[in-house]
Amino acid sequence: MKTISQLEDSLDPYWHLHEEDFEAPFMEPLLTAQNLIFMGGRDVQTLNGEWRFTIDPMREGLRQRWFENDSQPIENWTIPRDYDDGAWQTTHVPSCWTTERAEWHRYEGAAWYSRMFVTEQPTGGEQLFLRVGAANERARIFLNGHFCGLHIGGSTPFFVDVTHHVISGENLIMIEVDNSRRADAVPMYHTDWFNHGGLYRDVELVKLPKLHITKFFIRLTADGIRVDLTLSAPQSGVAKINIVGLYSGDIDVIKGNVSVTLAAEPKFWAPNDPKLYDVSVSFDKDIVRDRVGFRHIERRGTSLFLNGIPLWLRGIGVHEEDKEQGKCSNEVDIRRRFKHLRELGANIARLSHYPHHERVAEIADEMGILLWEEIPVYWAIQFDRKSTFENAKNQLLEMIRRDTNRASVILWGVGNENADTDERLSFMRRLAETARQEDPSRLITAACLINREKFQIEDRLTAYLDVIGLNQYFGWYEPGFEGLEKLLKSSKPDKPVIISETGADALTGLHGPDTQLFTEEYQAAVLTRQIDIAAQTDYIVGTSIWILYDFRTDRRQTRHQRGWNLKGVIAADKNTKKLGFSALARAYQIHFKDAKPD
Ligand code: GCB
Repeated sequence: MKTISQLEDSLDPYWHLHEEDFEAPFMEPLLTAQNLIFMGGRDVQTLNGEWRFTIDPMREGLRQRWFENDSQPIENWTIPRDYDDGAWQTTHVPSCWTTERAEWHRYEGAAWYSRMFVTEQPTGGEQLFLRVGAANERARIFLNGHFCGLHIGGSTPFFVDVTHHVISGENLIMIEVDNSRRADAVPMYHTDWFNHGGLYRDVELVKLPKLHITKFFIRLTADGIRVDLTLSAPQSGVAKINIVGLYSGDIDVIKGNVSVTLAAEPKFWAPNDPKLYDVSVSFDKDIVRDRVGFRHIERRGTSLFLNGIPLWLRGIGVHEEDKEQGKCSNEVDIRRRFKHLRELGANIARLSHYPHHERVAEIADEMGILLWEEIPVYWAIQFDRKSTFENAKNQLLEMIRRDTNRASVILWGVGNENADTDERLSFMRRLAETARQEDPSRLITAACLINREKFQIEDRLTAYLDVIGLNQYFGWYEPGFEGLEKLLKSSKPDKPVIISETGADALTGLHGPDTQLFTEEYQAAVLTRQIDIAAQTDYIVGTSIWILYDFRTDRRQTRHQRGWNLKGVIAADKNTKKLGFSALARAYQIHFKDAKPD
């Protein structure tokens, strides 16, 4: 019996049929947060548009190395093969295959995208990078037959340097995207949202001078405006920074790095006056731009302060989910979401349960909406596995580095509803420390569970958080509100608590007494009561209701739900408001109109 490598060496045409370790050659290079490049103000060549597409449930693409095949038409073949790019169907990028065609709707597995594009081989020392906004859940990039890298994690951007693999003229790019649920993934098997697959954010090329700015972080600290700049090479020199109307000057960069605090007193960004400054930084031939707000967010005792003023968070959760587009967001969708938030009188959105499209935070900056962003360390994952930790940590760094200049983001969330085990504590403590180290200007949180034995808000992780998120569903999964009152009375947290989730399912149009589950009346009553109780508890700094829109999830199969979570205060059409919508708006108005200004 020959080993696989012997079969391969013998050029046996059937060897790939026996190869089950076919992924091994395609695990490296891993594309990580280390490869991220600051993108503000850069010109790009878009690769969005029509791509050829096929699902690949048997993983033949990697087994048979489809990416190495030439493009001879089938009539000219002398040996048959199972790869014929020209025969594939087409699909649009960005999109989710799960919403593109009925027959792909429930497909979980690998799929291949391919297209041609025309470019020039970079000359004069320039570099060409491919940037993918997000692909769920892992993606492998192949360019003109070369494997360029693997990215793991379904909601954050990644870059690959393609300078040496492009040619002047026609190039073939192929991307294998795989949304299989896996033991080592973050999230793992079990989630309360739909597992969409695809290249569902922008794909683009960006050409940069060899010496370019890779990192540009700018944010307000207690001492002034802090700037962190990193270059692609350990070069020293002078960077020029301009914050229009506020500051203009030189910064000394030493060996490719600088961290400096500028003595400037910006007008604060605030929800009711979201002042943004146009900022640019240049070094040598490279220049980047951004629109940035400056504000302070801090915790003192059990209170939160925004620019020194007490802050009460009137919030609601949002999933990246759409009946027609799946996880794919666009400008219209994002702005509609925030318009609804405004109508509710809400001031914060919890972007559940993974990093959303980067435009969300940019638009929130413009509109003065606060954000909680988080990574999908959701329910059970393999907390004792090193590669799972590296994956979660990388997603966290990619999220923070992508959005760190956004004033709207006040909270980084490191997880949701994870049981308080030793392994989980060690895993999430390290995530909280990573977030704090990467971005000391924001608050760290996680949505925690109740200690059922003591019946208290108690989770060992809270020692490492600034704000305790508390998910609780009294009035829904747990009948009545006595339990909630008892819990809040018996708990003495030393940090601010935000009710990070609560709610009830309501089928749009189903009416009845407010004691009947799944009616709109029931949901409205739960939200009203929950907010009444929260508002009377001094260590609670806000609520984030679950959720703005009904969303697709295969876990829910009652006659009312049929594959949808119905806790939205608006139906899945993103238009029809349930009674819970006005109940929530009323509750936010009554309780928090003047009491805790923002
Ligand atoms: C939760 C989860 C959220 C679910 C929600 C529900 O606690 O964090 O993802 O969708 O409950 O509706 O049960």
